[in-house]
Amino acid sequence: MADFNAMQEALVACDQDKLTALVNGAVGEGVAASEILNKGLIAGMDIVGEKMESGDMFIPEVLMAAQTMAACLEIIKPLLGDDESSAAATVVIGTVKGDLHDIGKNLVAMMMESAGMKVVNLGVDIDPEQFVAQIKDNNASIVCLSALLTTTMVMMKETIDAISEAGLREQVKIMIGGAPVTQAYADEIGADGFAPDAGSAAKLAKKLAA
Ligand code: B1M
Repeated sequence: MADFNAMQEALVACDQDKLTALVNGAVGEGVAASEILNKGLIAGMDIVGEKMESGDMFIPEVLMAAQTMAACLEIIKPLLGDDESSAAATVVIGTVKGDLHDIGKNLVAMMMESAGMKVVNLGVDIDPEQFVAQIKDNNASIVCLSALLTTTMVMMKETIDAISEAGLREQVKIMIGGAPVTQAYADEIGADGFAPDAGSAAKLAKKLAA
């Protein structure tokens, strides 16, 4: 039986060896990768967030937890498949300027790759001009913007404005996501879609690309 509580505890303790063993064990038992992701890793990272907020964990520890999670994501990455048929689309994805959070964005990229899309992952702290240049260079049809901070969400609108000013708005569908982002915010800033998690982001991208 997969022990999701133990996974959460190992992630909070930044115990890479233990978490790796637990994830490998669960994979070996045939537990679905999505279940390991949601009940073990993301649930553990939620606890890290609560501890960060209450002052029980500090930035260096949170960073270590993030690195621990990222290493375990590599184990389940090949298993996070999508059984629906693939859509041909080139997706440019990045975390907006001023924001350094990348785990969620990388998960979205991973799910889209698993769904057969070509994904150009720009990384974090990406300014609007970089998004514009990469859309052009890659002839992208979808752009995904990620933000985890209420203070950086505003960069999503600035990025959309820059894409419009560059004359590329008709070429690309723009999707946004990240913990503080909502459908209402997507509507407000003129995005084409919002996805609350990586799985629904991949599904929405396929729909928008169709
Ligand atoms: Co920071 N941080 N952080 N942090 N951090 C949060 C976001 C916070 C909620 C913690 C808290 O206080 N409870 C808080 C934000 C508060 C707010 O704005 N309302 C916060 C803060 C305040 C900060 C700093 C300002 C702290 C400081 O320095 N005083 C600072 C800012 C740095 C910066 O960005 N400029 C900071 C720094 C960091 C670290 C660097 C230490 C580290 C990031 C390391 C990294 O990413 N490599 C970190 C972490 C790890 C977190 C928490 C704990 C975890 C984030 C995470 O990875 N979650 C986070 C608390 C939390 O979220 N529980 C917190 C797991 C991930 C799988 O979920 O990213 O939500 P998530 O992604 C989901 C969905 O949102 C969605 O799909 C993903 C998968 O299902 N999604 C998309 C994400 N992007 C999408 C794009 C799409 C679609 C869906 O496109 C279409």
